[in-house]
Amino acid sequence: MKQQLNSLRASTIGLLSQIADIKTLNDARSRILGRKGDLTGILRGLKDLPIEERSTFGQLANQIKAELEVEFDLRETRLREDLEHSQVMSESFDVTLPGRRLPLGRSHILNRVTHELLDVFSGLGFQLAEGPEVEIDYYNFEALNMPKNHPARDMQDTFYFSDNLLLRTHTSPVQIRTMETHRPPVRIVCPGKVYRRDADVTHSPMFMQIEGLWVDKDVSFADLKGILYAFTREYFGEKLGLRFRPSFFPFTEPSAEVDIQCVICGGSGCRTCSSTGWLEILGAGMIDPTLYGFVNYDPEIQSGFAFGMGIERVAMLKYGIPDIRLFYENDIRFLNQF
Ligand code: 2NM
Repeated sequence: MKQQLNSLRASTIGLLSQIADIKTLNDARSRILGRKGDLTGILRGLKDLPIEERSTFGQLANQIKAELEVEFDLRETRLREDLEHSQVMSESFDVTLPGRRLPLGRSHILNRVTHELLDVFSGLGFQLAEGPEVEIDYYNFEALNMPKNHPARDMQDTFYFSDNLLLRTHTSPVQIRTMETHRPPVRIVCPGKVYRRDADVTHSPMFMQIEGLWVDKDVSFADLKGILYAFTREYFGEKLGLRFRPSFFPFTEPSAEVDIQCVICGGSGCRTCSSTGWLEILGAGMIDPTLYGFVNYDPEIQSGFAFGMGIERVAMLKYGIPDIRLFYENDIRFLNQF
């Protein structure tokens, strides 16, 4: 039986080198290795052997079978490659055709919206100011009227590198830094990524914000309202109303949360505004005079306002995006729509 197996192995290997097409190869495969094939035929002889020899030859047969299967596969791969090669070589092709273009990338929708907002605010006289995302405690909290252990810090827990070094929780530190180095009038907008210890359906640990600041002599709450109305008209394009609700921020007094009439239904009530007709869009207020002490402005002379809004929220309203998580999943089927 050993001889039978070895000669089947040798003849198969010899045969394989002569096979030149896949159909012949498949026929040979089933004739030799198939259920009613030559190998099975030889194995039928096992039952006539003494018991102690059966496993030896059984093992040998399995080993040869495995080896031959590999040889058949290799031959098949080789034949397919040859076929493909000859097909390519026999086709004529136009060497003057231009190359295939690589698809161009595009700006992320949040960066697009950021630039749209900057356009509107630059039209209202605001200049761009930027600053670091890794901040020190002083600029992120202390100079914004949030001393250590102040309860207002609880809502802005963040990621710390050390006691003093952290990821900024808002872009306000940029405004403090700008006031430190520039005398009034200061009229700036600060867009950028900010970070908080927050993660649920409506909160991401990283998100984007844009904040505005205007400090000069005689800047009043009326100016704040005027700027915000102008912004709303310009960006959302319609005569949408605004609503100012009293609120609290550590760095402004008085403070307000500002609602815009629903950009989807115009205020009549729909799913987006939970039938209220209003959407919360930003926070704002008059700069607390305490802050001027940190940047060497005279609180008797200067006054100003600041506001802040979430860029994701603005983008969702402007482009009808239903879920904040879409911005960060990097699914190009979503991103390519903008
Ligand atoms: C808001 C709401 C109210 C704000 C204040 C300042 C700074 F640095 F000038 F004091 N920047 N941004 C501010 C005020 C931000 O966001 C909801």
